[in-house]
Amino acid sequence: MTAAVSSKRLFFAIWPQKKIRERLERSRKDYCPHIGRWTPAENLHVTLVFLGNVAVRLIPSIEAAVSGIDARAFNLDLDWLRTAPGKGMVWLAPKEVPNELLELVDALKSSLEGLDLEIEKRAYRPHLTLIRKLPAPFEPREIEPIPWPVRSFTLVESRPSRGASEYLRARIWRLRG
Ligand code: 2AM
Repeated sequence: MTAAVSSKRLFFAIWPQKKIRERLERSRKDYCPHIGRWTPAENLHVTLVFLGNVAVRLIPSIEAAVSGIDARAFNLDLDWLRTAPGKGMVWLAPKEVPNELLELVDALKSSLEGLDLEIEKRAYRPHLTLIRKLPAPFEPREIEPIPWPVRSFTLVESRPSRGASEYLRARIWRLRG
C-alpha cells in the first residue's frame, strides 16, 4: 500500500516556449564547452517564487490566491552567462531585469501572505540554471540576447528522481496583454 502524499515541493516559475528551449539547446556548446551536468531542455525555467515543501491541503488556497493576479506580459532578454565561483553552476540571466518581472514576483508574494508558507526573503535574482557540477572554472560573459516573450507563469511540482529532477507543471496562468 502506498502512503498518501501529505506535502509537495512547489515553486512558481516562467517556462520557455519550445522555440526558446530549442535555441538554448543548440547554443549549449557555444556557451560552455565543459561537460558538467546540463539541465535537460524540458527542465529549463526561471523560478519566480520558491515555496519548498507545502502541505497538500494548502494547494487550493495557493491557486485561488494567485488566480486574482493581474500582471502584464513582458519580454525578457537572456544575455548574460554567469557563474558562482566554486559552486560549479552556470546560469543564464538578464542583465536588465524588466519591471514587469519584479512586479509579478511581488504580486505572487503579496497574494500568498497569510497562507502559512515560508517564502524566500532574499533579493530576487532571476536566473535559468544551465549547468551544475561544472568541472572547470568559467568566465562570466555577455552573449547575443535570447529574446523570450513571457506570456504566462506556472505552478510547478518538483519530484526528486535519480537523475535530473522531474518537474510537473500543475497550473498555468496567462499574463495580461
Ligand atoms: P536553482 O536552479 O538555482 O537551483 C527548483 O528546484 C527550482 O527552485 C530551481 O529553479 C531552483 O533554483 C529553485 N530553488 C531551489 N531551492 C531554492 C531556495 N531555497 N530558494 C529559492 N529558489 C530555490
